[in-house]
Amino acid sequence: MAQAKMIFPADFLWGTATAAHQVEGNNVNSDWWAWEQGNGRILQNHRSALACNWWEDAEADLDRAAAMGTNAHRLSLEWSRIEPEPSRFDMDALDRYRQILQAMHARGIEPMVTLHHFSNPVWLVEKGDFNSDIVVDYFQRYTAKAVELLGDLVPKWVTINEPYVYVFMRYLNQLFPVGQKHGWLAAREAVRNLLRCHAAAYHAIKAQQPEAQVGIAKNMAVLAARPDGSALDRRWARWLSWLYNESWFEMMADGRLRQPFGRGVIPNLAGTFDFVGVNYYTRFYVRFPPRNGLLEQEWEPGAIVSDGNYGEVYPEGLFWAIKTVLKYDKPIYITENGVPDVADGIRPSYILTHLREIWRAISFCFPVMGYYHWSLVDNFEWDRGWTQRFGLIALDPETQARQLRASGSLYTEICTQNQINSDMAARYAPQLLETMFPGAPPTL
Ligand code: IFM
Repeated sequence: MAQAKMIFPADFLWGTATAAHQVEGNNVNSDWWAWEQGNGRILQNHRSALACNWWEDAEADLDRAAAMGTNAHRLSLEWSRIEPEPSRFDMDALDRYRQILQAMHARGIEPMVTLHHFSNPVWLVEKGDFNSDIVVDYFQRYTAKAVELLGDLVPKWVTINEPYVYVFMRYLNQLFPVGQKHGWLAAREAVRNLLRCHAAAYHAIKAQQPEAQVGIAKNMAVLAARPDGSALDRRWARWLSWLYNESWFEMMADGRLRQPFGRGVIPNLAGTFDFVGVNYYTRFYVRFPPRNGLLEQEWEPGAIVSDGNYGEVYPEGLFWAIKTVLKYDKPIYITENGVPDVADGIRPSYILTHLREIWRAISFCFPVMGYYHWSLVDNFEWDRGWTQRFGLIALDPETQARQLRASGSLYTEICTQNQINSDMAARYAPQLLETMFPGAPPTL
């Protein structure tokens, strides 16, 4: 039957994304594991425990990812497994990562590998981690070892995941494991060292694997004044949005620090990215002066808000994010996008409307090359523990039982048909038919 279709390029990457600590289980040498053991730090005192059991059996979920028709997956390496003590590299851990990467290739799933995704070795934290210059050499050596032993299996590397989220959550609101220092000055220092680590890792990868594509995964969020906000609210929103969404890219592009992070040049930083990775989830309202924290938790009437007040569903923001990074003239990957939605009431429409924005961008010839849905399977959501479920596959962490959600079936159809269409909307999110596919012939 006739359908209205939004077709993606034949070589588009359809992926999912995860991170080591969130899925592997028993990640005992990391600062996150140690942090979780303290009372009251994680919602409902949840713990990562076995997580999704990937250290033992990532292959079972990779089978599921392959059955969904995905051809890419973004995962991260756990530094504290690879280097459990300073300068002692664990060959068994590296072998296990090799097996996982080989399992991905065997299933037609191209790996994108992140080197730092929020977790650190405990020993590094004891040495001052991102508040100490030593972190740069350590990060470079860890990267070089990972590339030496795994690089032949990794065409795309992400050096650091969401640097500003990491800094904000750790140094400013202290919901992530705190290090030796906190507060604004420590945060500023950490940003500079994260930039240095990124630059060091970029060159360490290129030295051994010049053909590798290297980038970062940058969280981007629409930060806006409310429609009835004041002129001051709008000015504040513009500045905050520049700071949060753009300043990192600007510093990485020309190698020069921007205020409020400092002045001057970071050696070897300029131009150290081959692609732009965008993690996009939501929009937040901000106002000046801020009331209860920087980001407002109140939404306009009619807004669709995901579990635990995680954020508003605002797909147009993904198009905005793509437009914002166009100026760097690099391939763009949506390295994360998803929604916490245990009941799966929002996720099908979330996926369709966000993919429509990507399709719209591609039809303007914007170079969006792939999409990695967060996440393949429910996993340990940091300070919110197991209370927020992002998976296309539902997981019971106690029994490890899994069940494909309706959104997982939808994503399977999308990946296998390389398109979104009116028939999918009619079956998975009928409320979207008229707005997404106006005038499309009825198919049911
Ligand atoms: O789970 C996180 C991930 O680790 C980083 N980006 C956002 C996701 C959902 O909150």
